[in-house]
Amino acid sequence: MRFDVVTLFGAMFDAVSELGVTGRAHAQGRWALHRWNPRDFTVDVHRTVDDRPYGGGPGMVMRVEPLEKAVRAALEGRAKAGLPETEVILLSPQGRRFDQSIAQSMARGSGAILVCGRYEGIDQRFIDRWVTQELSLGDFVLSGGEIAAMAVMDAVVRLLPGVLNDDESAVQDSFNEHLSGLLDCPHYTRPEVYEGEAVPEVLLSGHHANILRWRRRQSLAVTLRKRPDLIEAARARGWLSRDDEKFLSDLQREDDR
Ligand code: 9D3
Repeated sequence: MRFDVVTLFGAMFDAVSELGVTGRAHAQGRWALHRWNPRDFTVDVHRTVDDRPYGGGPGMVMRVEPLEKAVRAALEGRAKAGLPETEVILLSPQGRRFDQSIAQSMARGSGAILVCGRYEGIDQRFIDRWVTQELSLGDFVLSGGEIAAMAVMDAVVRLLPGVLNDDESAVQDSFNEHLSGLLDCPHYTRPEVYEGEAVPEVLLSGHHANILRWRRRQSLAVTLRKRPDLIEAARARGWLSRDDEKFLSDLQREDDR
C-alpha cells in the first residue's frame, strides 16, 4: 500500500508514519508514504501557492499549477513503482462522508493520492481536471485537509493484513461483523474497586458464557441509547439474534415504565 499526499504541511504526517500502529506498520514496510509539497513546484521567487479570489471576497485560493505539478509527480512516482492507476482523492467539506465501508474498500486497493487543501479553497479547475473522488470527515470545519487525510490513512492501514497483532485484532471495534455493527461494551482493568466503584461482578466470575452475554447486552443497551440508527442497521442486515431482540424489547418496556 502506498499513499501519496499533496500537502503544504508534510511534517504533520510524521504522526501517522512514525507513531503507534501505523508507525510500526510503516517501519515494517507494510505501507509507504510519499509527500509532495506544491511549494516545491512553484517557479516564482516567492514560491507562491495561493492568490486572491476572482470576484473578490475573503481569504486566498490555492493556485492550479503547483497542485497540478505535484499530482503529476505523484502519479509518475507511482507508475515508476509499478503501481496501477489510482484515485486522486481531495479531502473536502463537500466530499462524501468517509466511513468504515470506504476504508474497507480502500484497504483492498493499492493506495491513493490524497490532496489536502488549505486557505479558503482550491481553484475549481484543479478539481475538475484531476480529482476523481472527494471525501469529508463530517460537518465541522477543519483548517485544512491534512487531519482528514491522516484519519483516512489510519483507518485504511490498520485493516491491512499483518498490521494489527493478535491482541489488537481480538479487540473488536464498533463496526465489524463480530459486534454486528454495534458500539463496544464498557471495559475495566485493575483495581477491582476504585474510590468505592467496583468492577461489574460478572467480569470477575470467570464464567465465559455469562461474560459474553453481559458484554453483548451492554453493547445492545449502549447502542440503543446512543446510536439507535446502528441498531436499525444491524437489524436490517440480519445481525440481531432472537435473544438480542428479546433483550431490546425488554429494555424498551423498562423505558416505557
Ligand atoms: C470557514 C471556511 N469555509 C467557508 C464557509 C470553507 C472551508 C474551507 C476550507 C471550510 C473548511 C476548509 C478546510 N477543510 C478541509 O479541507 C476539510 C474538511 C473539513 O473542514 N471538515 C470535515 N472534513 C474535511 S476534509 C477536508
